[in-house]
Amino acid sequence: MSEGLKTTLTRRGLLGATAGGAALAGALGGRAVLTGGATGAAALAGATAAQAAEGANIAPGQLDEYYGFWSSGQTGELRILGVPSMRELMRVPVFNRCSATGWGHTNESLRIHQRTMSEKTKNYLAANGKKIHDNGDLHHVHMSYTEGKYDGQYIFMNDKANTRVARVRCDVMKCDAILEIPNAKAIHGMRPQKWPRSNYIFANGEDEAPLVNDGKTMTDTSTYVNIFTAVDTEKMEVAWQVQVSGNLDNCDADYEGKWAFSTSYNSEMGMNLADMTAAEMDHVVVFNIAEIEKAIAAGEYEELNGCKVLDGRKEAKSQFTRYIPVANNPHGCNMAPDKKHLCINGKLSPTVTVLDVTKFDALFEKPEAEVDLRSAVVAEPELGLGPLHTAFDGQGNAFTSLFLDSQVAKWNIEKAIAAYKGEQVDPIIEKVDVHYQPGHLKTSHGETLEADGKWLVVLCKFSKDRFLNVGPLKPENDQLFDISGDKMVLVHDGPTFAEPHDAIAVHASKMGNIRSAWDRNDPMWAETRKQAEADGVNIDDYTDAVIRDKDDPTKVRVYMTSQAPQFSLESFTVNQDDEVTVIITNLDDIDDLTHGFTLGNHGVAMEIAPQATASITFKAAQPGVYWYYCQWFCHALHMEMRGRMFVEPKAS
Ligand code: RUQ
Ligand code: CUA
Ligand code: CA
Repeated sequence: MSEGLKTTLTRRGLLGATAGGAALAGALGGRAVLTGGATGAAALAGATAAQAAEGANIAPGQLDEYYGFWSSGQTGELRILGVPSMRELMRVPVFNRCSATGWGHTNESLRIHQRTMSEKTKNYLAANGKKIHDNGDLHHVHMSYTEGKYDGQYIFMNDKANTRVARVRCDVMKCDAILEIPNAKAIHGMRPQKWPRSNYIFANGEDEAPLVNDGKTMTDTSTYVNIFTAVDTEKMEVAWQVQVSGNLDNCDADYEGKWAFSTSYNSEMGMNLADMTAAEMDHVVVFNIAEIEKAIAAGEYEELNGCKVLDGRKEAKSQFTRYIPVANNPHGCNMAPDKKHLCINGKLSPTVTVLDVTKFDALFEKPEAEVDLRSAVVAEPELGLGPLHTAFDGQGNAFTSLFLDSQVAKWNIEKAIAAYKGEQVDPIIEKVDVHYQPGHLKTSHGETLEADGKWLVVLCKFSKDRFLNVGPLKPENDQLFDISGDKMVLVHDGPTFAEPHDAIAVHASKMGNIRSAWDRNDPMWAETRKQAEADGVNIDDYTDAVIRDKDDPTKVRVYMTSQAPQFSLESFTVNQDDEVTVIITNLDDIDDLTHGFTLGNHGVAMEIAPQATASITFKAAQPGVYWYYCQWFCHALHMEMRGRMFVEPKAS
């Protein structure tokens, strides 16, 4: 701990410094004393604070105004919260294995997982006795857009850990597609196209590696590449890729469908911390969608692992990209709903660089070497230490998270532009303390043309002393601010498990498609029902059956239905070493009447929601009697909802 810190007596000063921002925050210790606590800010706001707290208070039985979609970082799932109550409503497993629902084990989820899996991944998994990666690192969640507004169709998300993106259907809130992205490594920043609709999602590869990564070249970093990917959102397949200079961190897209942009913190192509922070400037890559599509249509690409790849590196001197210099190691990349201003958050620099995207055309009128790449910069306000992300209220104001300062700065974009031109104006409107070390922050509808300036969620990486101590591993702390008044008012702390990176709030009126029961013919069950048909079983006719596969007699399929409080089969018999598939259709269609199937001592469990047909496969390796039961409380006689599997011993 630095000398400066030891002499800092306030709790905030000390806490700010322990967060690993270390030297910088330490140097700032004295300054933190002056900023006062959030309670101070709230007290200042007086009556407004009480009103704001009232607005956030959703009484029992009352519904929230917004759906909050939260990422969960290394937990690998999507979470749904109510905003402003911050009540957690649901968890949607995506990249993780879920004990409750069987996601990652049921045949339906395995098919989704394996659809685009590369041979390389399959081989790796098989060598490790696995069928899928059952972890993920889900940083970013974004809804599909139609004409710059949320359209309630899909939520898209990335997996940094295993280089994937996924799609969740908003009608049933289940994942229906996972795409393993070839060539790239570690998908981090991810955004849907906003205009005219989300035909693409843009996905950044963060880690550098040889394009043909077969061990022939490993330490020769001149063979390393980084890849920017556009995913076709209907097919959930790679549409095209662009090879870039430097790595890629966060990205966004404009409101005209012309550009995508990505920050890069490693233009140096350094392989260690010192080298990654060596240069004075890194860059933002601007991708010219029309030029890229033209080249793809003209067949001017290289095909690599089934993907159409263009070369957008600096040395290729292409019309696909421009590299705008910004201060070293930028992070967040946030397009304002004014359709004009793109905010690049400085991280190591205390500034946010504001780019006017309507000036980007000029950057492509001449070769890169001949244009003034910084000509699109219209402001660069100094906001505080560690700016990571920026959100917008739709009224010309921006909110930037300051990781090292543990603050949020509210500032005005036009004033920042005026100040950049030399006028004597301070763009900063207000700063409030947050607890502690904020990363992403999001305003309600703030990344759409319908930014409404009502709520701001700040996702704090550290909670420290805000909650009862639960041991060395502490929750994160998501704070909610009412931003509708002149002052930002803190109205809620919401502890969360590891580690929501990002969140969006979508007005409930956008979510009219959500169902309460499955359609029997939903694509989720299509394969399973096809198998039933082939087995001569009519699932809709409530048929029970135990069917031995004609071609492979070690395979047995067990069909049954569930209706509270019973499974239609009170027992079934298989042989030791059979591969057993249990297929259950839930005949109940009453709201909230989910059943489950858990097979004792077999690690087998799955959710069977109303009208769903779910299936799970396992090996009956040990002879004996095994009870199965319904693990979802469904009836007064739920405990009695059980049956037996008899496993006949192998004849010896
Ligand atoms: S990044 S804390 Cu993974 Cu979204 Cu910025
Ligand atoms: Cu069915 Cu519990
Ligand atoms: Ca750098």
